Amino acid sequence: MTEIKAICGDITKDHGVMAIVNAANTSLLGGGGVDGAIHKAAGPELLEECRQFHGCPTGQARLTKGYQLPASYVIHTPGPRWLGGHNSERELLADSYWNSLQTALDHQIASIAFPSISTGIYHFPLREASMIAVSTVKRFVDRYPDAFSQIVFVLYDDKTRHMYDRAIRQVFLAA
Ligand code: AR6
Repeated sequence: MTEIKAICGDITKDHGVMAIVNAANTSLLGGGGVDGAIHKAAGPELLEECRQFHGCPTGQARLTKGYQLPASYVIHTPGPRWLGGHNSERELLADSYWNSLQTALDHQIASIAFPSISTGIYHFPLREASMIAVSTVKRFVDRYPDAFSQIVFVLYDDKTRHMYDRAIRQVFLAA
C-alpha cells in the first residue's frame, strides 16, 4: 500500500522521504522558485553533479545525491512551460511525474516528495496540473503497488494544497 498525501510546506525541509523532486529547467543548472531553494539548501556540490548531465529534455528525469538536504536524493525534472495548451504541455507534465517515479523505482527509492511542477514560473494552470499530477501517480501505483511506501506532495501555499487535496479525493475516490 502506498500512502499518498498533500501537505503545505517547504520541500527542502525534512519530510521523512528518501528523495525530493526538483521542478528544474532543461539546463539543470539551477534557477528560481523551488529549484533555487533546493540548490541553496543542498549546497554547491549539487550544481557540480548536475553539470555532468549537460542538460535534460522536458519531461525526462535525472538523479543526483541530496548533499546537505535532509533527503538522500534529488530527482530533477524539467516540467513544460505553459504555452496555451497546444504544445503537448499535458503529456509532458505527465511524463515529468511518471519518469520521476520510474527513476526512483529504478534506484530502490521507496518514498518521494513532489512540488507542484510547472505551476509557478512556468504558469501551467493549477487545477489541471493537480489532476495530471495525481492521476499520473495513481496510474504508477496501480502498475507498481509495492514500489512506494509514501508519495507526498509538498505544496508551498494553501491554495495549491487545497487543489491537490481535491484532486486526490477526486482521483482516488472515483476509483
Ligand atoms: N518548497 C515547495 N514548493 C515550492 C518551494 C519550496 N521551497 N518554492 C517554490 N515552490 P516553480 P515551475 C512552489 O516556479 O513552475 C525555476 O527557475 C511554487 O510556489 O518553482 O516548474 C526553474 O529553474 C509553485 O507552486 O517551478 C525553471 O526555470 C511550485 O513550487 C522554472 O522555475 C513550482 O513553481 C520552473 O518553473
